[in-house]
Amino acid sequence: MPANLTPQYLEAEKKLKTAKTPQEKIEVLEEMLAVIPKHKGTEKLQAQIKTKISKARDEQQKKPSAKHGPSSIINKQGAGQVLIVGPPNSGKSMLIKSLTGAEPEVGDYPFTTRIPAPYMMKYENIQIQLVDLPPLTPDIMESWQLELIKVADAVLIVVDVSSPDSPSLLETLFAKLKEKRIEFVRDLDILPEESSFPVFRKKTLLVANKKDLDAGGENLEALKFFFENQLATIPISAAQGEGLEELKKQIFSLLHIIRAYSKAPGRKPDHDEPFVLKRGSRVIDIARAVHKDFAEKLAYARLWREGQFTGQMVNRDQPLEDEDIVELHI
Ligand SMILES: Nc1nc2c(ncn2[C@@H]2O[C@H](COP(=O)(O)OP(=O)(O)OP(=O)(O)O)[C@@H](O)[C@H]2O)c(=O)[nH]1
Ligand SMILES: [Mg+2]
Repeated sequence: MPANLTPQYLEAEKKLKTAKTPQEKIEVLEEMLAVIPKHKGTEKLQAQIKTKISKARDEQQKKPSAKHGPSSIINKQGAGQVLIVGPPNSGKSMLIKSLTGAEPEVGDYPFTTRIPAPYMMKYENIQIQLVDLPPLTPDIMESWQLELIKVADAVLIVVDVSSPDSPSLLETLFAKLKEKRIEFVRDLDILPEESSFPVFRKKTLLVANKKDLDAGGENLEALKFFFENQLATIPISAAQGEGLEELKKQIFSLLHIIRAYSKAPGRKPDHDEPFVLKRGSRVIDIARAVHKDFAEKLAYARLWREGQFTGQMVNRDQPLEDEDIVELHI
């Protein structure tokens, strides 16, 4: 089948010849992948581009040069990777401290955090990775920061709600990021606007921190007003621990994952060992996660779900929901 490559794609491909560093290569390859026509005739080419991206990432990880800052890869751990992004001094590190109990450096001056660092947050019976980042400003946007944003599973944007300047600061930041082809959205199900150039769309929550300093709540209202079409806003105080339980729930929901439990006949499921699956997964997906033999030989399953299923037989295509218990039969 002919690939029918567009001029836009060929233009991007040309840039590959001049890309020198792994970082530049990754950026060009990602652009090629974004603009390549998506059909059967280009499947092989798409796979080749993906392989090249992962090779360039490996190369980059081996040689983090001073010029390009820290390695742009933080190995993912746990049920999902969430980046903590925002302007200087907004309370990103304090939020990590309050959510994880770890001790990242917190300071009452901007640019306290210098390098990205991962931390684990417990949410009920799973662990979610939070990555503390140096501040992102319209003027200081290093390519490794953008690279991290592109590969993360989700993003929290933390702003200081006590500052009346936060909405305009964010607006400038978002505009600048859009030039770099990154857009923060509340949900990927909402279709993007028609655009001549493709963008990376990231599931994002807007976290209005330091609400203890916004007594009348006027700044919060202004922030919501400006961004309500684009993002959901959650008011918190990282320092005083307010709003954090709700925030954790929203982070879990943002990741679009579910927990399901496998159990043997006559036994109880182990609630400490959930299988973490993408939202929209089916019985066959948990079977695959348990063992490939189960996936290959699955005859049927029994399903338990609060208020709906009490061990009824279901087939491999049965969609799963969070907290489902499944008994696999081969
Ligand atoms: N009143 C109040 N102060 C806070 C809150 N969260 C953080 N702070 C203070 O804000 C300042 C900045 O906090 P950090 O966590 O270091 O901010 P950051 O966003 O990580 O800053 P950079 O690493 O420089 O980007 C510190 O003095 C914190 O004590 C909050 O909820 N309320
Ligand atoms: Mg910090």
